Amino acid sequence: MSESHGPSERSGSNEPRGLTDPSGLVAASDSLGEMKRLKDEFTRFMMLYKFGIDEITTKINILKEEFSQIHDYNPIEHISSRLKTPESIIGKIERKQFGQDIEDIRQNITDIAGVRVTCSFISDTYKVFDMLTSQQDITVVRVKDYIKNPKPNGYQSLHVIVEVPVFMSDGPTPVFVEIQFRTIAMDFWASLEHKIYYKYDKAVPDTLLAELKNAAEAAGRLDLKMEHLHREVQEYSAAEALEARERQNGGAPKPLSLADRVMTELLEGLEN
Ligand code: 0O2
Repeated sequence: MSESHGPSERSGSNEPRGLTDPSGLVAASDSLGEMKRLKDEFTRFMMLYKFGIDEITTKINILKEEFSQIHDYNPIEHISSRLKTPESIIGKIERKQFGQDIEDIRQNITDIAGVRVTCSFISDTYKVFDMLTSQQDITVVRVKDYIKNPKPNGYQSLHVIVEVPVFMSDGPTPVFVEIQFRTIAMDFWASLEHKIYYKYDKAVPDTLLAELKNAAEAAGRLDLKMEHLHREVQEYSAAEALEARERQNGGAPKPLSLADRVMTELLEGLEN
């Protein structure tokens, strides 16, 4: 690390230190005060994201527990989270061209708080997405559906940026959290691809990239087959539940959910 400069040098003053501040203590305490203010501002900034993660994981854990206690099966396999490191935030500021004050960072780096939800089946990713994003205090900011439209390398996941209010002593502050929903197969592929990417220092040989793409397609087919089996197993109880719902609605057809719409399209694709 480079040596720190004297206080008058940093402020750009040409005045000899001895005339106004013989000991240099006033300037030193000013800069210490400034350092403390910056540290507090950054700590508070990062804390907000940590609490944003806590709020989202609590919501998902509540759904997970409800499903495991009350329903006949649980769509959520696993929940993980990560807070972006200061180094990674700085790296992103350097890569992207935007201002560097706290508000610029807040607006432009929307994945400082990240939560990943791993589900059993593709339809579950959309179901959990629907259940979470329909909660009153959650605002959906942006959705990227890499399940319906995989990335060119084969990557699949459903990404959403949400805004959630975090209540601290001075009131609520809206915080962005990125949530990634994926199946076990998608997660398996993504973690291997991530390891390979870093092992080769981001210069992965073309043959390996092609194999990875094949593996992603195989994982995609496996997910669709598992979904198909899962649907067959659930057929009888689903039909019964639908009948009961229709009776309750006086025969009016229930609008299709996002999960139903996407799954119908994907399964039709598998059959063709
Ligand atoms: P980490 O450490 O997982 O957080 P941006 O985030 O704005 O730079 P973009 O393209 O808008 O970029 O974000 P996008 O597409 O929503 O993807 C961001 C995150 O999705 C990544 O975060 C990864 O977690 C994951 N992801 C996206 N594409 C891939 C991929 O091809 N392979 C794998 N394994 N993961 C992917 P970070 O910040 O890169 O990493």
